[in-house]
Amino acid sequence: MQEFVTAGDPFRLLAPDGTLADPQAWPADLVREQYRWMRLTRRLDSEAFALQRHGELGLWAPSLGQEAAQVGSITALRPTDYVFPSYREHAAALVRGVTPAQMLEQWRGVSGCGWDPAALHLHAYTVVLAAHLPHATGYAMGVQRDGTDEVVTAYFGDGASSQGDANEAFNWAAACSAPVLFFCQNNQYAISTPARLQMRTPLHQRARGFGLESYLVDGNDVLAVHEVTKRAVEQIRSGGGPALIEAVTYRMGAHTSSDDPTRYRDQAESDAWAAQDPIVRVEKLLDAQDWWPDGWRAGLDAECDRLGEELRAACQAFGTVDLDGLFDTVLGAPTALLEAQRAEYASFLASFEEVGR
Ligand SMILES: Cc1ncc(C[n+]2csc(CCOP(=O)(O)OP(=O)(O)O)c2C)c(N)n1
Ligand SMILES: [Mg+2]
Repeated sequence: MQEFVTAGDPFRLLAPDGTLADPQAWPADLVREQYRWMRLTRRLDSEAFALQRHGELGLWAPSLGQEAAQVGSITALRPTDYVFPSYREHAAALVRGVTPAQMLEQWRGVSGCGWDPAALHLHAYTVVLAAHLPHATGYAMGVQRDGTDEVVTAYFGDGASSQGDANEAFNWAAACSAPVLFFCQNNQYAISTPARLQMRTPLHQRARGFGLESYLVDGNDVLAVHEVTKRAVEQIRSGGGPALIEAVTYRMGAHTSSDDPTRYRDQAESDAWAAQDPIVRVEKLLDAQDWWPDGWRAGLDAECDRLGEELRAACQAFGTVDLDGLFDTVLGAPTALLEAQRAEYASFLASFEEVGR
C-alpha cells in the first residue's frame, strides 16, 4: 500500500471515477458495508431535512457530502472507544446504534440528548464550537490513568479549529500524550466563511507544531479515510500519543436548515464538488468489480426506505415541546437572570396567541 501522505496532496485510494489501484486487496464485503452506512446516512439526512421543512424539527444540520469522512472513520474505531461528536456526525450516531427516534429528539427540542452516552460510548451532539475538544482530552487523560487501551475521538470542523478551546486541547493532549484522536472534517466552510479566509497554515501542518502526529486525507474517499483512521488509532492505542486527521471534504448542503448557501458560494464550485460525491465513487467501484450480490442492492434500497418510514413515524409520535421546561435544565438552581429570561420568553410566546385572536 502506498505511504500515507502527511503533507501536500491528501492521501487517496479511490479516485472519483471509481478506480482503485489494487481492488483485489480489498474485501468486497468491507466496501459494501461502508457503502451501506453511507447510503443509510444520506437517507437519514434527506428525511430529517424534509421533516424540518415540514415544521416537525426546530433545526437540522445536514451531513450531505460528508458521509465518507464520517463512516470511514467511525467504523475504524472499536464500539467501546468513546466519541465526542459535534452536531453533524449523524453517521457516527447511526453506526453506534442510535435509533431514528433518539436521533431526532435534540433537533425536535424534546430532550437535550436522545440517547444514553455511557451506553453507546457516544457523547451528546455539541453545538458550542470546540467545547468538546478539551472534554475529550480530559476524558482521554482519565483513560490513561485507568490504564485501558481505549482511544477517544473528537469530531470538529475547520471553523472550530480556530477556537481557543481547540488549540488548548491540541497542546494539552500532546503535552500529556493523551490517547485522543482529533478528527477534523474540513468541509471548506464555517457557515459562510471559506476555510481559505480563516487560516494561513493548513490544520494538519499546525498540528505538528503542537506535537500531534497528523494526517491529511481525501475525506470523500471512504476507503482512504478508513485506512488512515485505522493507522492513527493503532498508533494511539499502542501508546504512541495523540493524532489529528484533516479530512478534506465539502458540505454539499446548507450549513443548517436556516442557511441559504447560494448567497455566498458559486454554483460552479458546488458542481465541481458534486463530481466528487463520496457515494457515487463507491458505486462506480462496485459496478466495475461487479461486487453486487444478487438482491443486495434492492435489499439496501428497502432498508433505506424503512429507515425513512421509521424516522417520519417517530417524529410524528413526539409530543409537543415543553418550552417552559427548557429553562429547568440550564442551571442546577435558577438565578434571577434566568427567571427574567423565562418570563420574557413566556410573554414572547403569549404574543403569538394574541396575534391568533
Ligand atoms: C463558540 C461558538 N461560536 C459560534 C458558534 C456559531 N456557529 C455555529 S456553527 C458555526 C460554524 C462552524 O464551522 P465548522 O467548525 O467548519 O463546522 P461545520 O459547520 O462546517 O461542520 C458557527 C460559527 C457556535 N456554535 N459556537
Ligand atoms: Mg466547516
